[in-house]
Amino acid sequence: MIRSFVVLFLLCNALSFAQEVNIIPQPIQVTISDGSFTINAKTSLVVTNDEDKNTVVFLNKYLKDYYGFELPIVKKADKNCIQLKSLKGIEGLKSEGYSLSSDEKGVEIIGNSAIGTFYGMQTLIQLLPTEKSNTLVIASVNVKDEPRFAYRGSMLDVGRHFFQVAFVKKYIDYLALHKMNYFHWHLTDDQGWRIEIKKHPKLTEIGSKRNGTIIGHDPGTGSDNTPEGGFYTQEEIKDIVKYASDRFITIIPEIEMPGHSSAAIAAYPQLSCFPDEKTEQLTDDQISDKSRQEMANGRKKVVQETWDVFNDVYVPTEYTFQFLQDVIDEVVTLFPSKYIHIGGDESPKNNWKRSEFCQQLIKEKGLKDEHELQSYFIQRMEKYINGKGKTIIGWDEILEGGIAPNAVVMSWRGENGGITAVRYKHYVIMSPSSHVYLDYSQTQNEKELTIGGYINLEKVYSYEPVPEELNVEEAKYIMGAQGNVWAEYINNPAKVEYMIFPRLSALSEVLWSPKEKKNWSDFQTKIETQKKRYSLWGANYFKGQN
Ligand code: TNX
Repeated sequence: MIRSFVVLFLLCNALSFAQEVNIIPQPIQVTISDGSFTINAKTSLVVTNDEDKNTVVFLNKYLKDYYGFELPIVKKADKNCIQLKSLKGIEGLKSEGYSLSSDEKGVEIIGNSAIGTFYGMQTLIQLLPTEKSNTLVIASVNVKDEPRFAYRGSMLDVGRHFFQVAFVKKYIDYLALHKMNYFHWHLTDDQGWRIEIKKHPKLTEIGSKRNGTIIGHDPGTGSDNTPEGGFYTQEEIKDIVKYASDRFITIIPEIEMPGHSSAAIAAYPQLSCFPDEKTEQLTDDQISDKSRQEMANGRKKVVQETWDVFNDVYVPTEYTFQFLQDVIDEVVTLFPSKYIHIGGDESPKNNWKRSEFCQQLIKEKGLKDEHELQSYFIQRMEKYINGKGKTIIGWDEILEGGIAPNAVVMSWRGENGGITAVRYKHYVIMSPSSHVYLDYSQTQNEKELTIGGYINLEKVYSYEPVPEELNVEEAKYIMGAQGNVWAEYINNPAKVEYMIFPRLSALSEVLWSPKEKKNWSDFQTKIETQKKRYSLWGANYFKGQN
């Protein structure tokens, strides 16, 4: 009597757990049946294809980290198992597609390729309980799924604040857990150069460090007088690239040009139009005591310590082009990505206007103005990068003065840049600051210091990457979208997590799920479960109302 009571109790418990099916991003098709499957330490992972090895490693690490046990890996199916199968060609699905079915007997994940299996495994993870346990009860489901967009990305700015290798890997894991496939790594900016370039060692010796950081928003309350710095060695970069690729994530490195280049100029002042002019700082009391002193003693260029758009940009001399080509030579050996991001945003033309050299060059090349000079700059670099078998991506300013012939445009100042680029038959990644800037505040009375703006969860969720203005043919040029994490006011991993969660989860559904499957009210229910997953991961997240 007592025994059957216990059995009944366990059964009810199992069934009530099994009801929880809250998958983000929403799959194309999910059917839930009665019953459940229980994963315990004896459940085996059946893998027949070597190409699924990384997927199994990921799953076992996840189980170990968050539930405290791993599963034995075997080659033959038995009772109580999770089977992974990569096949080529499940009818009606793209190569990233997968199916997942679970019932009392076990789980079967079939990928249309190893990528598909990996995403199927991510869905399995979403079926697991949100609390630590030795027995993991999952619902009986049938899922069929594939992504809507080919480009599902996020950018992390490590130029404004450096983030350690371990956190970069964690960030990559967060993307993988959301079935995202591009990590745009913003490696250089005015306030820090973060990638080791062997041919130009001062880039990291000088350019990766600054003597202080402005406190608060401009005009601020002075400098924190605390050194900030760090860079990734080429060995570390190779390791991170491999880490990402094991998760089917491509890393796109960004090397900013011609603007946002103060850190490189501090290292090699000849890259400036005016090597002998001092670095412009907003006001004297915003910079660190150390830099102020050094400049009083005759130092000309320093790595920037405030947040602004600066006039001191690369001068388009042969010296600069050779320098940038050297950088690219090393970058392309480190990153297998087809795409190299060359920045191109926010490059003021004031110094080019004042520079005799630039004015002479404009005349010589028959250019109309400084905007055309910027196009000349970008096009020349594009040609070089194309010669390495790579395609450039640039922020939408690269449209001004004539677009480089093969460039992909990343539209950030709204969607107009993207729309124009599509009309020129260029591929586009949407990243408008109106909807997917994850550095903006997520509530109107944000207590944390942020850059400003206001983009709440619903706003991100409501984002539609294909503008209405585009017809079906044109829409094909929209590769997808990405959320950007600019790090002026984000100086530690917990703050990054606070800024991306839960908004990254909303973005993942924008990018993955069919438009007609999106449902804000369902998402609001699902996100409550997802928040418990953040907690399980030990991740920080925004808990306020918005
Ligand atoms: C604009 S978006 C920038 C960044 C800033 C960001 C702050 C873009 C291409 N440039 O340099 O960090 O705004 O939100």
